[in-house]
Amino acid sequence: MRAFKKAVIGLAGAAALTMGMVGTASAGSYNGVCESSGGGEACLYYQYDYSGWVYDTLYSKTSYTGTYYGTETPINDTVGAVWNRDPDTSLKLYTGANYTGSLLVVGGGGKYNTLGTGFANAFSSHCFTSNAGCP
Ligand SMILES: [Ca+2]
Ligand SMILES: [Ca+2]
Repeated sequence: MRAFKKAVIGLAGAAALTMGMVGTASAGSYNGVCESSGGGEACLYYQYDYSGWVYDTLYSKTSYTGTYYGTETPINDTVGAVWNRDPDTSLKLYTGANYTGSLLVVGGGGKYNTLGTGFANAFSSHCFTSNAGCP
């Protein structure tokens, strides 16, 4: 199953090129690269060890409606690893939408190359603690 998932990445990359031309305003958010610029991104990886597809965003998300960059694969309940590139703001990840359910806190610059039972393939929302709406 893991091998199959990786094989699909090359095909999806072609679609990503087309999409990339639209979002010129956002320099780094959701460009397929996990970056610390612009305040630092929350990066969600489909596979463990920060490999494969990534969803990188500078923003909090009340529900995981998006897809991994360049793919059609939903991020909801499929995240396998997490990296908080914001060096001085904690990232809170929840298994339910609207910041509900079980909570995992990733400190500034922190990362998890694998997620334990209850968190793996379960996240449905996240927020930076600097966000006013973050519990
Ligand atoms: Ca980025
Ligand atoms: Ca969930």
